[in-house]
Amino acid sequence: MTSNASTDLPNDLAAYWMPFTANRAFKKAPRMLGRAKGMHYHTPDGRKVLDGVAGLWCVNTGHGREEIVAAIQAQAQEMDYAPPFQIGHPKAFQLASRLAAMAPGDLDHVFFTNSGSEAVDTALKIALAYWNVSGQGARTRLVGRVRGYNGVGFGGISVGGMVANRKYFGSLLTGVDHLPTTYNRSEQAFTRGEPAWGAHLADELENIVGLHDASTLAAVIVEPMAGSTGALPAPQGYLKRLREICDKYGILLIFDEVITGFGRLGHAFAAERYGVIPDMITFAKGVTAGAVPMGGVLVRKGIHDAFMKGPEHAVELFHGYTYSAHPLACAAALATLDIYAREDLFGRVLRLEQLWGDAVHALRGLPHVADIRTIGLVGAIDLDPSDGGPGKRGFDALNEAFHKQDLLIRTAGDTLVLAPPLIISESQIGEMTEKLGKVIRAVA
Ligand code: PXG
Repeated sequence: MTSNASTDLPNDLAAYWMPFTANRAFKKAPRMLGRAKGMHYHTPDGRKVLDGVAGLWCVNTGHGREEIVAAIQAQAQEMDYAPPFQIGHPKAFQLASRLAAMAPGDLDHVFFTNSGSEAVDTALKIALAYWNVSGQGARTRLVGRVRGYNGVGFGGISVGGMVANRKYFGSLLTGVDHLPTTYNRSEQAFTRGEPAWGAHLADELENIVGLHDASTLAAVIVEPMAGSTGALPAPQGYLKRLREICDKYGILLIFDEVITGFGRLGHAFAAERYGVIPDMITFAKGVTAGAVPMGGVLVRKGIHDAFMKGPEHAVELFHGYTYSAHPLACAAALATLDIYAREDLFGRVLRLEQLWGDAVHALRGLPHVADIRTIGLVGAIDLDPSDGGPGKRGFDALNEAFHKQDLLIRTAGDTLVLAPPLIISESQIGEMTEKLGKVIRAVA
């Protein structure tokens, strides 16, 4: 390929194979971003776009926060990179201590990754290795959930429950079962917060135990609120029930909090909202407010400690990444956590939750609105599919929002999702839902 001179705007869109994107449609009508500040993106052609989805559920502090920018700049000057295997740097330990202090119960240890997908695969591997070092190596089976999204690694898509993410990729992990989805429209339509119906769906774990025997089950992984599949909150009492059944049979419980961590549901971790302590929590996204890639797994003390035996010169867990606890990511995360604390952004979500729910549920009654769900600072609006087939109305809505309403939303099929930065003002909530109302009418 011949090279082009560098310019401000890309003049050839062909080379970049975009992730989870309709590439051909994009390249005919690109949706391009150039700058970002606070609640807004700015397009290269000068439009100001309201950010309805915190980038991709990650920029919880709002964009371009000076403290985070300064921390990254200073760290790049001071030390660009440090190897994480057998060697450390102070910010990695500081950050791990702070995260452990924020997490509930004895989730006291942190394993760093660079994404949510790596965090999920790490948690699953820790679960399997834990049973090995604990003398119960027959516990190899994993349990996920239908309509769960646990990233795109082979472990994550195996426990995940999104058909399209699985069906092209071979046989995946064997020995995986899935709990049923917690969503049932006829029982739950237009719910605010946690639906009253559905706690009994956790009992399906009893049937899986009955089928395979508890002695073969390693771990259950669920999102406290399924994010990617259209914001499906756990029903009231569901997570407690799951914890009880896991305790009864000694099965590890993993909460995938890649989306729900760092304030989205009004707490550092959703585990706190539900008063349930899982054995591991996966996180990513909001830990650095999206500024530098980072993820990780919070692990309970007992699980971590089970590995700390054998000769002291020996590696205890054969796992890790070149960029685990990257200095730039650690610096960005420490600055991000400072902002969350100083501005009480998690508490802000709880204070806004009622007003947010009112604003989003006011869209009920617009054409083709089949269901609306709100929780924390998340809103999802299911539209009926159009004659163009599943996902077409949603795709039209994405384009209408971006090009005509200067609003960035996320779509999952025909579901429109809002998850704005946690700094959103009350008037911006009104502005956002007004724009979304116009979008919904335009694609009717
Ligand atoms: N677990 C959960 C619960 C997630 O939501 C991942 C793992 C994977 O994280 P990485 O960093 O590997 O992407 C996610 C990611 C959407 C959307 O449209 C959601 C995610 C990613 C992209 C889009 O809702 N979540």
